[in-house]
Amino acid sequence: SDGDTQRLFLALWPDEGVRCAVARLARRLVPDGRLVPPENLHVTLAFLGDVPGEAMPRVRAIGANLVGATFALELDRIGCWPRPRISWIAPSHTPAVLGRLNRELRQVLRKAGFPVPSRRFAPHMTLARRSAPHAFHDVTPVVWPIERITLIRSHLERAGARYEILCEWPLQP
Ligand code: 2AM
Repeated sequence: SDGDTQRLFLALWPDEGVRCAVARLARRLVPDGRLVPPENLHVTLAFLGDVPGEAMPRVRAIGANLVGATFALELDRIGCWPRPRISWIAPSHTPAVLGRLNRELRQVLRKAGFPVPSRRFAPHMTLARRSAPHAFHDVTPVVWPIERITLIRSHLERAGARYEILCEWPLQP
């Protein structure tokens, strides 16, 4: 691929408090698999994949065209999906405002010429990969104030993925 191609995705990026609370729950309740390092924990909103340098202005414009309200996300359930083999923490109910934000984002991405997956949006934070199926747990909610959307560059390295924050777009209070 081109030297100036970047692997990108849009995410909700936790602050230190949310990150620590989630990492603690993961250590306690995810029985096996490869735990995601605490500094890598996030919720993906849209995966852009390999973006060529010439498309970067369109990526930057996503934020400028995005209108969405701040909200609180309550991560209150730990579970797993056998395919892909991951354990996650997620909200048991997707708040209406997050559903709206996702629809808005899909529209902005489509307008900017990025492919939008037809798959249903299932907000989740991956806690571990290659984990065997395990029981679901309802947990005391980790309450996460969402105030911005973050553009992340993923560097695939020998030791695993390293994420670099490229840009942050505020939501409207
Ligand atoms: P996951 O945690 O459910 O695997 C970086 O790879 C982030 O983008 C991950 O959070 C991953 O979600 C998400 N993602 C969504 N679609 C992807 C795809 N087609 N390939 C790789 N990652 C994807």
